[in-house]
Order: sequence, then C-alpha cells, then structure tokens
Amino acid sequence: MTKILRYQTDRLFFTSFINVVSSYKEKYYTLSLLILTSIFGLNTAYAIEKDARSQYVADLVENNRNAFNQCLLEKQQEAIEFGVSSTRVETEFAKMEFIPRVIELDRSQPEFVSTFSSYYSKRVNEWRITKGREKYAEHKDFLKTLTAKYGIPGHYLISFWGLETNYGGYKGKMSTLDSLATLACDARRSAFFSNELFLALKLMDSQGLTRESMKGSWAGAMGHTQFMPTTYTGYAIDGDGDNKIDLYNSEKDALASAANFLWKLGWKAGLRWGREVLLPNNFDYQLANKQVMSITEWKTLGIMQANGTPLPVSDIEARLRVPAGHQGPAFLTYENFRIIMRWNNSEFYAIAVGQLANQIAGGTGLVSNLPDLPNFKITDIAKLQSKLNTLGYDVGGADGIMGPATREGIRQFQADNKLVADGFPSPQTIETILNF
Ligand SMILES: [Ca+2]
Repeated sequence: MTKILRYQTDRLFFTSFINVVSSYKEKYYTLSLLILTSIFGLNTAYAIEKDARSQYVADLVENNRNAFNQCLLEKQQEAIEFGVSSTRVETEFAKMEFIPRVIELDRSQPEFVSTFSSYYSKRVNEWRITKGREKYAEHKDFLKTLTAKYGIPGHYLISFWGLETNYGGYKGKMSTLDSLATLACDARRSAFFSNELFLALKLMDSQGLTRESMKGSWAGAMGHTQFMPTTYTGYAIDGDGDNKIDLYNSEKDALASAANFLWKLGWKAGLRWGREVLLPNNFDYQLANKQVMSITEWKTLGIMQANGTPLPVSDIEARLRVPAGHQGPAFLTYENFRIIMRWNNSEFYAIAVGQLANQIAGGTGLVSNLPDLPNFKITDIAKLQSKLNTLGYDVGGADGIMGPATREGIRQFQADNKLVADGFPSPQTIETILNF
C-alpha cells in the first residue's frame, strides 16, 4: 500500500496472489502450497490449494457474518472515541450491512496477471482519448486556473479522471459505508479500514454526504477520482465554490481535488511525466529499471526520441522502463512519474496516465508496437521461479509473483545464455528456461 493510503483496487501486477495475505491462517496456506508442491508437483498442488482456498474463503465469510453484529457494537464505541458525532453513529450503525462479496473480492486470487500490452490497450483506447479531449475542452478555462495555482497541466488531471472512473461514467455501485464496515470487521486489515470508516462517517457530517450517495468501489474508494476517505479528508477541496466538497457530483470539485493532491504529493511544475524513446540496436537492457541517469547520459548511449529526433541535452534525471520487454515500447521516466505512482503504485498505471494525457493534449500514441503476448499464468511464473532456483539463480520462493528478484533472475539467465537480457518472461524465455 502506498503511504498516501489509497487502497488499490486495481491489483493487476506484482501484487496478486500471496502478498495480500497476512494473517497466520493464510500464511499456513502459503506454507502448505510449498509442501504440496514438493509432494505432487506444481499443477496438482495448485488444484488442491485452490479447493482448500475456496473453502477457506467460504468459512471466513460465514465467521465474519456471524461476528458482524458484535463487531459493530465495538466499532460503534471506537467511532465515538474517534470523534464521530453520537447522532451520526446511532443512525448509521443501525443501518450497516455485511457484504459477503467484499470479503470474496478482497481474498480473490487471479489465475492470470496482465501483460503491459493488454493492460495498456484496455485503458488508453480511442473512446477514452476522444472523451478526454471533449472534457478537456469543456473544462478548459477552469483547468487553466488549476494549473496556475497548483502547477499540474489540465490534460493530466483529465487523464487521471478518465482512468479512475471513465470521466465519472463508472464510480462504483457498492455502498461505501457497508463495504468499509465489512472490511473493518475483517481481521486482515481491520485497523486500516476502521479508520477509513470513521473518516467516511465524519465526511457525512462535514460535507453533507449521504449514505445513499456514497457508492463506490468494494474497497471504499469514492467519487470521480476514487479517493479513499483518508485522501478525501486530507486532500479534497471545493472547486465549484459552493463551500462543500462533493467528489460524487461535482466535476470541478474532483478536478480541483486531484490538482491539490498531486501538488501536495510534490508534482514538479513544468516537467513532464516522461516520454517514449527508441533504443539503439544491441542496447544493454541491464540498464533498464535500475539505473538513474541524466537525459544527456541516456542520449550518449544512443537513445532517441520516439519520433527519431535526438533527445534534448538536459540534466533531468531519468529512468528507463521497458514494461513489455525488448519487443515492446521503451520509456524514459522523470520525477513526476514517481508522483503518479504515489497516486497508484503501478508502473503500468503511471505510463497509461502519461500517455493518455499526451493524447488528450493532441499528441500521438505509441510509436512502437505493443507485442501480442499472452497474459502471464501465475502457475507458469511459479514453475519458472522453481526452475531458476534449481539452476542456481536465487529468486526466492516460487510464489507466482513477478517481483524484482524474479526479473533479476531471468535477466541473469538471459545474460549467461546470450539472450537479450531484458528480464521479461516472454513465452520463448519461459520455454527456454523450463527446457534448460
Ligand atoms: Ca463544491
């Protein structure tokens, strides 16, 4: 979780599978998976594990449901101590309902993890670009005042809005209060969600929000920009001048709040997010992801702008990213990229924000093709990890998560075997390693 306390509902990469577990009981399942793997092999172990997991979630839902009323009594007391008004506590806690689906979604484990190609093409599409340009034109004057005050260009604000909720077209349908109460009464992250619940209740008092209007994601993200109650409380501001902050119904409030939030996160005015670039032949991909150098230094390595013109001479620090491996696009990213990742801690998300913003402002799309590679199957990544460990590349546990250690292991294997060392598990790479 990022320190801005925005709970990510978009768990598509890196964060799937086992790192969402924390309780002792769930750690037991991770351990049992390792033991089962050693006895039955990976595929059978995963099948056994999957059944055990479904039963575990079903049991958990029942236990939480049975304990819900008692838990609400305790949360009610805590809410009073937190400073929520007693009238609010009395009226709202009487209406709280347990939502089984919230627990199921919280514990869901995808079988596949998106590649950059599928993530990107679903998000930065013609519809979002066209609609974004319309919204940009519609709010043009207002956006100018926000840029003057906070330093964030309007096309970025529109881009965040488009990626979060399709410009307000889909803000989520789950009751925020019931979702948060369900999660507050679940052991996994009870303290975090209790705090969010109490802040949501306080927002009802301070901003006149109602239970009926407070609908959003299953994890409690609210309104046009999907702010959690903590972010809403700490960063949301009134944009349309009615002295209330309404991220559900006021587009201006939402845009102003996004600008204020990014400014407070440290957005550098006048600096872009990064840019697509072209790499020379035989480029050393071991520099990707890790190395931070000035644009001038990258330029001396032969990197060009995506349109084939030279990079500017500049001491701006940049990092090179190749999210789809050497067959896909390459990007140099600057300091504001890190700020975007503090809104949502995902490299794919940050690239999508930047590229969509470019195109909303009239720029062109990606120059490089997106390689048509299948999504990663978690079991395949786990097999790959086992094999790399056997071959002496220490990538840690075979947990199916494509983390930095796994990337580094793949990169080392590729370098040792005269392959392009991009650390990317393309189908060919997976096959080569498994058959090695
Ligand atoms: Ca307002």
